[in-house]
Amino acid sequence: MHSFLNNLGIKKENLGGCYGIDNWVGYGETIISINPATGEPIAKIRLIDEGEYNNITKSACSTFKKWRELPAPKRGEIVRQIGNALRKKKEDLSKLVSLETGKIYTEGQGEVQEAIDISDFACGLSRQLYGNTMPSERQSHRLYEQWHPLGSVGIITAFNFPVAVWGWNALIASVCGDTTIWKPSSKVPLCAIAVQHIVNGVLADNGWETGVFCLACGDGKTVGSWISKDPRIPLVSATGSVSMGKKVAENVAKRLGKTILELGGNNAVIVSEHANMDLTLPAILFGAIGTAGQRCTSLRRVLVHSSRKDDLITRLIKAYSSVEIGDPLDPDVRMGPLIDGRAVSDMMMALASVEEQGGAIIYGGKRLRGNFVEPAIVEVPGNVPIVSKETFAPILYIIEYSDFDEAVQLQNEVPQGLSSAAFTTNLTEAEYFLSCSGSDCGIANINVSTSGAEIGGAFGGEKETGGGREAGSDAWKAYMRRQTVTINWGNKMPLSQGIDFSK
Ligand code: UN1
Repeated sequence: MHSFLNNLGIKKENLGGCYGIDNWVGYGETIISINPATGEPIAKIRLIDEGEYNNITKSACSTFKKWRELPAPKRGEIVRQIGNALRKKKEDLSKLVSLETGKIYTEGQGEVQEAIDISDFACGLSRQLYGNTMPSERQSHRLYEQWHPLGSVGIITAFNFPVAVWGWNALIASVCGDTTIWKPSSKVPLCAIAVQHIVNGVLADNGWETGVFCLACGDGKTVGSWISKDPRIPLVSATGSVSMGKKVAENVAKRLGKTILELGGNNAVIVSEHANMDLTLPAILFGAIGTAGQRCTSLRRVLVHSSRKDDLITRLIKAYSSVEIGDPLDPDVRMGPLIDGRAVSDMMMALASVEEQGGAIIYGGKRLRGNFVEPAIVEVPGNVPIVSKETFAPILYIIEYSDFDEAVQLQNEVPQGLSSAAFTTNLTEAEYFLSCSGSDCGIANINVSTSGAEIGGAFGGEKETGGGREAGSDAWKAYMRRQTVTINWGNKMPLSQGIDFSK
């Protein structure tokens, strides 16, 4: 066992449920977390059963009644301490992220940094949960809105960002006065267990014994479905595939609950005839190969002006050939493995359909060994069916265009709407791309990659991406309930809209 696992409280066998500092449970099925780089087991996890799920949820709901009474800045102070605890464990936790997800160590560090940054953001936010005051149309009346805690929030996260996405949701929700129940991906439960240990330490220091931050490890068919059907949980925030999101949305809608959905992306970069190639190349490389193409913001499509295509392809092939693929913990490596064998076969299946859809693989695309693959560059004649589908792997589709309008249309005609970018030094193109007739995505960048969004902005997208927003800006509002208040401080009873009801 690596020493960093011991430092994080990970044992050979771990319980996968927790609803308070001494309340670890897990007497359901046992699963094994596998290192995607070697295929070797890391540790065992005992998932929770339905009875344990109920106890966790009961604890989260009853703790909510106390947690919401704690003044928001005091909740923020506890979240600030969580940020500091994450800082102390950053190196160990980043290594675990890298070991369990297969992302390279520097990206593991970036991921933990996102959780630290959001704790700082959430702490500041805890003093800024502002409501508006509006002028009342009636004399001696005050009209305003206030934001109250919502309840126990369900958080379903994907394998690719096992720490940061929890942070975006749980740390914001908790300063808002909510308690949380976290169902991490069954592919990376150890990251969640490690985070839970860190959080438990802080809760213990602050005298919070029960379910403020709860953990519920299990698969989508059990825990995911229990959470989404549970009327005790007013909000479910789910990150993952479109098909998972549709199931969650349907279950939550049946009970008229709320969702925050952050689902698939099919992100494009437009490389205009006015692009500065020195900026474009590294941005494309990071977007397409970072996290081995397994970010929802990963770059999937390059829409390139015909005058720049040959030059771009030559430069890209050169850059791709120098990418070191291998052990994600090796500092020279820039691309680790895919998460599992299924991800590899999804990639191979997508590539197999390229030719019959009129495309050509112009670089890479071979399985190397185990879960390691060569990243692929593929030229296609437009958004052919395989391009419209999000394959969670490092396949970069190159599509040629001849005028900027056409590029924007190509960018928008896929079902997903998460992230987008245009590389151009032309003001008219840039402003058009950002206008209401331009990109239809939740994220639109100029001369910046599609991936690597900062936590300060609201994160999420439109169409099949699900419409939810997480992390910064005013995304916090989704974790609270808005109450509109009218106070009559006068001694008359005027009705709104001037109605006279006295005769
Ligand atoms: C995700 O892939 O689910 O923008 C999140 C980025 C990261 C987060 C991605 N900050 O690439």
